[in-house]
Amino acid sequence: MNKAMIIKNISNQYDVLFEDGSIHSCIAMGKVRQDKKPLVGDHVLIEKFDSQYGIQKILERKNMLLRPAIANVDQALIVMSARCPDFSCVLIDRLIFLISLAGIEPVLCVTKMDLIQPDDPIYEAISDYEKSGYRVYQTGTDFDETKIIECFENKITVLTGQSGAGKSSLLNRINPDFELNTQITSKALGRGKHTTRHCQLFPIGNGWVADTPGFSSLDFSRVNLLELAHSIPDFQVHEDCRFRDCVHLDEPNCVIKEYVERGQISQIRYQNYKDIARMIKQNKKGY
Ligand SMILES: Nc1nc2c(ncn2[C@@H]2O[C@H](COP(=O)(O)OP(=O)(O)OP(=O)(O)O)[C@@H](O)[C@H]2O)c(=O)[nH]1
Ligand SMILES: [Mg+2]
Ligand SMILES: [Zn+2]
Repeated sequence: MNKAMIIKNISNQYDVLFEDGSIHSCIAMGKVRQDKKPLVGDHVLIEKFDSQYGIQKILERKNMLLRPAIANVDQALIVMSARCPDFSCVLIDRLIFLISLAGIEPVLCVTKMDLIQPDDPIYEAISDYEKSGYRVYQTGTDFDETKIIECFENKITVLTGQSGAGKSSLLNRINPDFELNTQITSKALGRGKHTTRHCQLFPIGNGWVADTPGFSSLDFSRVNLLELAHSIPDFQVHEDCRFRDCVHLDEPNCVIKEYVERGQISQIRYQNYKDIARMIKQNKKGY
């Protein structure tokens, strides 16, 4: 059997990269599909039957994201446009929460910065993220992409963000050979929103980057609040709350709340966390 990595998936059709660098098209065998669906990023074992390659086994996953569905990710680049669609800290923070919960490092990339004035409040929002310890890249038409290109080195990166944020355009600017469909090309083809329809890994230098379709909603219904509270990067401080199971809401002697009050943790992030925590609690009541 051959070891390989899945780099593209459309329904039950997979493109896999063999260790010798060759790329083959294959299908998932029935017993694999029954167990769990193979994802882009999965390391798999491949067997050849006649002229057809089949995925026989999915090797252990380091981590996986649900939206987009991808496995073994080193970092997730949250692609957020400054305009069209509107910049949203609520959406960025919700993505930060889900990505951190999956054990993946969130990185922020603000696109379409060519569309805003130098006094735009977005710059303040960006420095709030930087102050909180996040890496933030800014890009736009005719911007220098050197730093973004460097961030892909030796890593598997997934681009995530709402439809129209400019994920595919960014990759096309970095490497025009990708020739990814974007909303400009799809307008010409008469298609509506959601230009990218599947998840695919592309080689960039010594790394791989996944272009993925945008989404319209995020699902927190199955999130465990305590796990979330303890995976948010902003809340990783060197002191402990009075209670080990503190979710930093109404508990007494909560270190996180003290940090927020002193301005050492972003109040925006804490507020967005409180809103999500309420949503999670309300959902739980429903069970
Ligand atoms: N001005 C400006 N426009 C941009 C920039 N990046 C992307 N756009 C435009 O934004 C629109 C959406 O870009 P796409 O790259 O298709 O967005 P996407 O995130 O891949 O969208 P989906 O595939 O549907 O999820 C296109 O019309 C792009 O031309 C930018 O940096 N500056
Ligand atoms: Mg796209
Ligand atoms: Zn606490």
